[in-house]
Amino acid sequence: MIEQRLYEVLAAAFAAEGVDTHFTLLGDGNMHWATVLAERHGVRTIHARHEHCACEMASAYAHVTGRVGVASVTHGPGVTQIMTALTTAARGDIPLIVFAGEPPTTAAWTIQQIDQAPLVRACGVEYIQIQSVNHALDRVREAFSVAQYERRPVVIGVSDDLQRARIHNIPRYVPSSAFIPRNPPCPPDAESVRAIAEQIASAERPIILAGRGVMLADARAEVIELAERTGALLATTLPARGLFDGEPFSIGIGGGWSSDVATELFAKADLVIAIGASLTGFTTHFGRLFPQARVVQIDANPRAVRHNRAVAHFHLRADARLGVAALNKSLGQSTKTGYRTPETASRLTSQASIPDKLPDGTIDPRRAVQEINRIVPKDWFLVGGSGHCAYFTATNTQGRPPELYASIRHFGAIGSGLSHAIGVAAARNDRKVLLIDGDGSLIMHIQELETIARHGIQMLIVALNDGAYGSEVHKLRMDQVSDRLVRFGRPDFASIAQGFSLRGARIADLKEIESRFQEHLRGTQAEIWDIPISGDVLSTPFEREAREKQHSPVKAPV
Ligand SMILES: Cc1ncc(C[n+]2csc(CCOP(=O)(O)OP(=O)(O)O)c2C)c(N)n1
Ligand SMILES: [Mg+2]
Repeated sequence: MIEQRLYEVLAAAFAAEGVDTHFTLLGDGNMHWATVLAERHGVRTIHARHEHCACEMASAYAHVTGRVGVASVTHGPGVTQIMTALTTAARGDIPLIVFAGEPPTTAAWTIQQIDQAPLVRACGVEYIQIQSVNHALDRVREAFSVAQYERRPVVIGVSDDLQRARIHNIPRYVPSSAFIPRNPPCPPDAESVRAIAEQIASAERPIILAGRGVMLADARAEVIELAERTGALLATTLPARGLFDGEPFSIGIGGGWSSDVATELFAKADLVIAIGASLTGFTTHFGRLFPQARVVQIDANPRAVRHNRAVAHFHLRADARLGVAALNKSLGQSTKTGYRTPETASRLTSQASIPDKLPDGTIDPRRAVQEINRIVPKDWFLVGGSGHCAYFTATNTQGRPPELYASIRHFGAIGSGLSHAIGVAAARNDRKVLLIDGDGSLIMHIQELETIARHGIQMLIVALNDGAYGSEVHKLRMDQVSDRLVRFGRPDFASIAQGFSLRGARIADLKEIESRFQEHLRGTQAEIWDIPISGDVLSTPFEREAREKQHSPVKAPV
């Protein structure tokens, strides 16, 4: 029998799990394992320039492919670097496995020693430590089972010296797929269906709020039918946005990012039917969005409390498609006008037009995103960044199926757009990835442009460049505090891109976008478009907040 080191056996187990791509930054704790994974098992390896980014790439890869994302980091500082990405993945229910080294247990002292497990667990992530050769493969299988079945991230910790242990009788690895239960879609119970049908029958102004559960259960058609029968308006959570684009009586995103019209309609709703939506604080705008409505939740895994609030008055435990189909059936042939009145229709069609430029020559961010949305084809994947400008991206892009959007908002961290887009690009391999991010977020991990260049990854990056942490600017202004510390001047992203041997252009006129895009398509490299946007355009939620605080958005004290 051939002798192998444990790291070789562990790498073979990852390959047997079907891992085809791996995101990493190498050090003592993972370099042997990663090298075997790449060189012997042919697993594509994308080497990032920061561990946070490697993890974020793997998370995006998992989100897009629906499979487990795999990253690896070295021990100690490799692990402390990934706290933000791990927390984000945990809150986004991402099946992610991070192979992390642990410092050697036999050394008298090592500079990289830190107690990794509590750090990882504090992020809401499972830490599985491999402590012996005998159980090593069981623990790998357990990690893959937990990540896939429970949809959460797991870090595997294994010390350097144990990784080097010699093994003579190499056990056969049985992948986790042999053990994971297959759960068929959950059917509804008749009694709950009756109770909810009664609620629907008495509602005059119902709104359906659909989440990712509708996408995952492929329930769009059934949900639209329910809306038509009951006279309900159609809204989505942020992660499901786009689901009802083009449908009559679609009112867009439900939550703090709702339009003014949608906010008014929600305020008057007497019934909200949440389907495949966990009703987070963002979706309910912390209880303020539909204060008068009774709330029904249809979900395969209904929750009692979310973000410190009772989720619903009535629950239907069911797969979204089966649950809604049963409701449709119980409602018979009757249809109601409900909230679908001519008055609502006219409110939904009126749209204010926005000029391209402001008097100071900067571009209105809403128009910038609208123009990009018009030009970039609808089969491109759009990664929206974070910060204040993320609102403009989310609310001015339409026409894509919800699977082609990512918004990175689970932990409220900036700085992940670029690496997230790399993970998406690695998953899709089709050059059609568009990232729209703020200047502050983009520059936080700008080093990943080097990863993009080195791996020849194609994507189009748009910097909505207000030369500031706009979010902080507006909040400070609302509080009438100086914003001087958070205004930096606009970074020159065109030159930055060129410095990394990528393409870059400053776009000061939106008329250029069409020809620039054609040029981008002819090129073979990733490209940044630097768009100098105005720092004075407030997002609708900030406008509302400013009104509530009874301040007008005043000019900052200089
Ligand atoms: C990791 C992290 N650090 C700091 C913050 C606080 N923060 C929220 S938005 C923001 C500004 C982001 O700037 P930019 O990407 O340019 O977007 P803008 O708000 O200007 O549109 C900052 C610093 C955060 N959310 N996450
Ligand atoms: Mg900014």
